[in-house]
Amino acid sequence: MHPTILRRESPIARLLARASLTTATKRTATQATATQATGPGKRGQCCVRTFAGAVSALLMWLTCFAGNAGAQPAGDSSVAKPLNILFILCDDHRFDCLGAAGHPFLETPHIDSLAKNGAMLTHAYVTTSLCSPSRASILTGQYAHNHRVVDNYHPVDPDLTFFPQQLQKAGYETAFIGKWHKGGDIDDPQRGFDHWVAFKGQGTYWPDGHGTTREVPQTTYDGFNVNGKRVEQQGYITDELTDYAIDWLSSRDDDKPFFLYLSHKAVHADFVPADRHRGRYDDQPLPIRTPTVQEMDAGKMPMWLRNQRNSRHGADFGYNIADFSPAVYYRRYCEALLAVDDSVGRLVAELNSRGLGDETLVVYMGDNGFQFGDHGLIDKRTAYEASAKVPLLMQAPGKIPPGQVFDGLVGNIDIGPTLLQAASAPALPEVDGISFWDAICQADANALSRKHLLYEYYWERNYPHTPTLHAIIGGRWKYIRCHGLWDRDEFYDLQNDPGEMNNLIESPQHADRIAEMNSQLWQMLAESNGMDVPLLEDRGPRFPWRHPEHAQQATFPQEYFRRTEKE
Ligand SMILES: [Ca+2]
Repeated sequence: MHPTILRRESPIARLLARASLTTATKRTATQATATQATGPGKRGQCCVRTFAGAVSALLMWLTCFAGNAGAQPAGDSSVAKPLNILFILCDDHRFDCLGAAGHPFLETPHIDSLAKNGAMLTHAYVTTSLCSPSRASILTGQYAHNHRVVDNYHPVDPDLTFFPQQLQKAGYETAFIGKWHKGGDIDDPQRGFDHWVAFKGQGTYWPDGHGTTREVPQTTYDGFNVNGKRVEQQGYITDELTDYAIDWLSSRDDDKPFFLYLSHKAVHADFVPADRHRGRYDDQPLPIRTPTVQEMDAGKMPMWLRNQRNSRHGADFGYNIADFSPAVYYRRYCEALLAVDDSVGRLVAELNSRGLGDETLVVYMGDNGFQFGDHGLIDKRTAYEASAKVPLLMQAPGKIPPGQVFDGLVGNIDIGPTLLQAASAPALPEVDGISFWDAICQADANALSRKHLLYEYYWERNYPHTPTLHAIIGGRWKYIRCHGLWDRDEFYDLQNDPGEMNNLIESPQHADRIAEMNSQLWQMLAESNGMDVPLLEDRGPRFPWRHPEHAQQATFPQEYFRRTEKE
């Protein structure tokens, strides 16, 4: 739950209320009471919160196990019948835009049901908050500095292995449906997938483009590449991709386990809801407050951040629209998410109707977060929670204990290793991520040794307002180092400052901890072969624009001014 979201009631209470509407299974009053008493976990502690605590989790696990006589013990990868896997990736879905996360008005009952029937991972991050780099990390299990896709225009090195290739080796039938977006306009079939449906670049919400208010770079109207043949787009993208997914489930070879990767265009800007959802939230306020320039200065924000306010990715000049309204964009974003939730509902219902519900691991994830005025910004790329943290929910009856709130620290680089272990498939040959399959099946976040994640973002010439950043994220303390700038670094105490608005980088009280995290950063970079800055040739349009009447240029940090070196 992002601190700037205004809560109406506790997330778990809402989850329970919604889950009771969407399933015939009813929880007992005792369980609900225990849930509210348990409360959210403390940041930095690797512990598991369940609806009724650890004892109840064990009982639920035992119940599930007993009710699924053919299943092996949770976490045992030597299952006789491999799990099918449905992986649903949503674009730019920030972590708190879920009913299950306590959102004040957004309705996502079907995504929430994954939390009720499986696990909600409350500390899931991407290691680079940008579409193509994050998606390449998901596919390869590698940091961006290793797969080296550090913009939205370059493809992945053909020598790198995608985790679905390993699933094929294990006998899986695999399918990719949706947004590929690695290498600009590439939409032809890629390695690791037996069935293929994709569109070029960002595609379009509707084939006639209606509902959009501006031209987004890499928007395309070329329809789909279906196994090498061009097919026109007929309707609303989220619904149509779901149709393709269900068609494939209906026609595939039942003798093999399957892996289906559904990669939505939604909810990428420029957000266009399905016609049936347009206007649903017209009366809802933006639950995120944009800080003032004065507040940002008082919080000792770096110059680059202050200056980004008045840029394409700033709240003062969003997408270079003079009267840009984060509130209007946010409502359209939430309305566009409704069709994604419908998609999850249709797919889970399809699995259940085919008798596959108990044999399928369903994973729902965002490829990066999104800012709506947080830190005076819009869009993503930064290491702040709104940008780097993502929703991640996993359902696997008989494997993952239901109703689990898992607060172990996981990243996009862990998806491949985790799904490969779940499938008993061979591991990736070179990988930075780790599998959290055992930990989540055992409802034991302490089984994960990782306490911090490395975050990285590499400066794009197209969008020059966000610098190269390296950060240590995922714990109570966040350290962010900018590279190649005459500017402040950042250090935040997320326990006392969850909005990351009080930069403590110059605080003598934290000097030792900052030095320690700086050393840790260089150690993590060295150990993961990250000591080089990846460079890619210039591609795509540039957006250096500033509005002449909006927020003015930041001044240098006060602490940089002195009359002699040793003043
Ligand atoms: Ca994205």
